[in-house]
Amino acid sequence: MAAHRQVLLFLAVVFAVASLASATEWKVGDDGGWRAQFNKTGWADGKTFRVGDTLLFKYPKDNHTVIQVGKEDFAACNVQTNNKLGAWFSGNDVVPLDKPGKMWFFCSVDGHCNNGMKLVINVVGDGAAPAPAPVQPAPPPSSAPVMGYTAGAAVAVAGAVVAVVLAF
Ligand SMILES: *[C@@H]1O[C@H](CO)[C@@H](O)[C@H](O)[C@H]1NC(C)=O
Ligand SMILES: *[C@@H]1O[C@H](CO)[C@@H](O)[C@H](O)[C@H]1NC(C)=O
Ligand SMILES: [Cu+2]
Repeated sequence: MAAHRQVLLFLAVVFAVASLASATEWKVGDDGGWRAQFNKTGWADGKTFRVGDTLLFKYPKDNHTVIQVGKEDFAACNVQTNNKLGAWFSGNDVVPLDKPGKMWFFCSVDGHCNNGMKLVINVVGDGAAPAPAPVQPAPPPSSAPVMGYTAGAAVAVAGAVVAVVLAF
């Protein structure tokens, strides 16, 4: 029985670590943060953003904003849009990437978007949902079953509960 418990506890820890490791917090602009003419940095190039990851926008509060919009408002720098998909103002903004597809952001301070303070990213899913992204090579058959962040976390919690219950 004791061995049984240890196995369950081990599995719970493995799943907890795996689900943590699968989520990345991307600091937008790295140490330079979210800043003027952001489009010139090429910061998003070559990065793979995944469902479950987050973006962290750091900037001096009141000097910039983070507004999520659709493709047309983004292209036109339509900062007066009534179709905001999200808006953040704290200077320390965490934006969850909760579904696959493109996400468009700009700064709504006068002139900033027109000067290039904008960011578009493509978020890829866990393989279940179709995403407009390059085809990834299939994982080798020997690897563990593909599991999304939420499923992994749920299994970790369930495993931990079972382990705790058996410990008493
Ligand atoms: C924020 O903007 C104000 C003027 O709008 C400027 O004086 C100040 O230096 C800026 N702060 C930072 C940290 O860039
Ligand atoms: C950044 O945005 C500005 C203003 O829209 C544009 O003139 C410039 O070509 C862009 N630069 C890059 C590298 O995309
Ligand atoms: Cu700005």
